[in-house]
Amino acid sequence: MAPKSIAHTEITVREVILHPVAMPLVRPFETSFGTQTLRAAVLVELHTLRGAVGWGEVTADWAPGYSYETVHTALHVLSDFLIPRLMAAPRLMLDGRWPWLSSVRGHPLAKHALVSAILSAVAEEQELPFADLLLRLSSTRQRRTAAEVGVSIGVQPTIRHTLEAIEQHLAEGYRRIKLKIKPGWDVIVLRGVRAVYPDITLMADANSAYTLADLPMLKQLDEFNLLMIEQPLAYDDIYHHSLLQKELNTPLCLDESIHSLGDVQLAWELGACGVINLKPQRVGGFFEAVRIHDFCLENSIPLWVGGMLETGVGRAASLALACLPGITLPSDLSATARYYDPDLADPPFVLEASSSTLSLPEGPGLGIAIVPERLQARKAPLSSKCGSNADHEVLHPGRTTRATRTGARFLPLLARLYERRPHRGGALGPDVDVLPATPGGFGQ
Ligand code: OSB
Ligand code: MG
Repeated sequence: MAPKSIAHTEITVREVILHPVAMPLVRPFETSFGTQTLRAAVLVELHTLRGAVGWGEVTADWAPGYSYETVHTALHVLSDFLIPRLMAAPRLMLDGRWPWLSSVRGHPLAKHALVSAILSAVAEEQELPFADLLLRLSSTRQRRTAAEVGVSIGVQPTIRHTLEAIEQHLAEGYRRIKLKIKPGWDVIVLRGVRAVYPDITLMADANSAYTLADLPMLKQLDEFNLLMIEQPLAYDDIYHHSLLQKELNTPLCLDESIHSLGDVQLAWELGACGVINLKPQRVGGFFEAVRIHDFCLENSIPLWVGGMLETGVGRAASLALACLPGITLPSDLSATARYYDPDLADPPFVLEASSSTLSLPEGPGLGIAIVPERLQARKAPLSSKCGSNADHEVLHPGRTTRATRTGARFLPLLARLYERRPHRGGALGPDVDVLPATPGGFGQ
């Protein structure tokens, strides 16, 4: 097989099915933008004409927080725009020049899930591990079979709780600890942790909780010998980070601010950071993620793969990315047991304690299998008020026969998805009855 000709590979999409799910986290996860206990996700199941099946995951949450996208905006944009436009011309070349994708601005988490479903179906068809498919999109040729990983610890109620969590994760074998910080929970927690663990590899993630007015406090963080400080300033800022970086010895890492290769280039040019957190979700899919990877490798920019509390579906894909050679720092992809019990997919990811690594599952595609009963048990019967603004070109056709055919084929799917239920008032989300009672499930 010619290893570098992947751009000419063709695939024809036959059907796309969306599965909104609600996943109880093993432990609540608190950041500077809120606490998550019941993680929303939309799984994208994609069938090809040749019978391969691919999966992707939208990691948007119930409410806008880390991202402006929510599970509802993702369902809306996928169902009403991205999928109908894809199904209007379902034969694709793997060059990534996909007008049905680029014609929609923004919504990177929704796009990422559909791109992942397509690419994992291609990997299945080509009988390639997903990581090898990524390698063929990249200018690099070698990859690892496992990725070094760390663990991200949410804001805890007390320093004692934080120390206990660190102790537990070190005992499990994690060698890089990330602590979430926020105003009032920064110097105090880092000082408490460093008093007990002066030498562990430690970093802090502020999720945009500060401004330049906090400079005196941010300067104090230099004393804690942190590997990096992640996203201290606004989610859409690069310039102020460049001013802050000049004042600090600790490298800054940009997460929320990076949506494209252009953002990476601007940040690097301005000296806004010393490290990049690469989330394939946040940059709208693996084509852009691989471009960023290749650029960072060529320019020796320290890089790691960020996590979004993914289920095994998203984790398998992100882990494949973390095995590329430009990923030079531990990634935020922890073992399955840290997030969900059980996960939607098997086998679970298990930490190799001697090396703080997760191994890529072997075999073609993502190397994991969805367990249908678990998917069924976690299904979130979301009602939606946003299904009406449909892409009329495709859904109410009459212009071209092709659109008529694909539109007709697609409508039953939409109907199934947007099964309307009366809106009960209040926010849709964890407080609405989204979870069917499951044994040992939510609320335990
Ligand atoms: O800022 O990196 C972040 C989780 C959800 C959204 C944003 C972030 C995170 C994490 C957890 O830090 C990473 C993980 O273990 O998945
Ligand atoms: Mg972050």
